[in-house]
Amino acid sequence: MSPSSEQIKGCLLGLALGDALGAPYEGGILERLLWKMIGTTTEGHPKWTDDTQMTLDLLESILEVGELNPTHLANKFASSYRWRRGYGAGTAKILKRIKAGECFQIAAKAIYPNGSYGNGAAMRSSVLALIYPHKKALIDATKTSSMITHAHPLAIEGALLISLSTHYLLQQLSPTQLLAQLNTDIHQTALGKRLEIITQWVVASYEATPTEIVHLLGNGVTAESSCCTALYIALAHLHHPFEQMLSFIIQCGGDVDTIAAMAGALWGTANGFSKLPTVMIEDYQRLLNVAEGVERFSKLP
Ligand code: AR6
Ligand code: MG
Repeated sequence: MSPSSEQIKGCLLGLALGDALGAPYEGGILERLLWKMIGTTTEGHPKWTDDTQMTLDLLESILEVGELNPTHLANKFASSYRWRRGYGAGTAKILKRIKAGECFQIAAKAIYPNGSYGNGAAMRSSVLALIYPHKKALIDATKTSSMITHAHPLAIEGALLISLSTHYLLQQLSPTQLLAQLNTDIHQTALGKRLEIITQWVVASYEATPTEIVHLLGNGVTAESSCCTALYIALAHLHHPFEQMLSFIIQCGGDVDTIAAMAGALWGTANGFSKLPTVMIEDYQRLLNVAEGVERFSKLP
């Protein structure tokens, strides 16, 4: 079954809102000061960062080509790159190499020989579940999209954790059902160990504190230290307002915008667009237009 308009807009706008509203709280004092200077549009709306940019690139590429073409997507990522969006250092270098003409297969392993294990592939993977309703096709698309900038197995599995979670939320699985499925999907031990912790908390209806979450799951820029954090926080806040989830993520600190983008996409998928806060952010209409394009695409025979 194709996802509803509420689910599609909820996922994409949830991601962008988490990103834009979380961005002012990311990093240390210098990064926050810089974002204070450059993080608002001329109309006074919060700007989003590389998380939303790469998600839009991914969806716009699929809508333009009619399928996921990794070379087209790699070139789109590269041409959209701007340092002001706050890309990860390794991803920035990879995208500059692709822009200079290097093929993405080589560029992806030029900085780290096994590829990046940052969370940059996971942060954009949620929306793939809107395009690919079948699990096998979703897994393939998630891997293809990840490999362009994040070839490391941990980054790919982090991306799968987020795209498959979105897939299960579209099917309206409960948190315990979702985690039972994910525990069979995830094979990287670093992520698997964290999934076990989340499962224990959710099954016992235990509400972990920000200190416990940061200590046991992490709040960093790697897939390992952020994907399970975002998933747990989203599941724990499914029946609470989006703003409450966001302030909890801010309390956890670290890579706030990306954890909020991943959790925001999951929360928005489960609760729908109408439940999101009505806050204007950069290019709001463009985000809605892309969501409508996804809706038309998902209804094609
Ligand atoms: N070996 C050593 N360090 C690594 C490796 C590796 N194989 N892979 C990643 N790192 P990157 P991202 C470290 O640059 O995932 C932005 O704000 C290294 O310190 O691929 O695209 C995004 O929005 C590297 O710089 O970035 C995300 O929030 C860092 O992990 C966040 O940054 C991130 O990997 C990560 O974005
Ligand atoms: Mg980020």
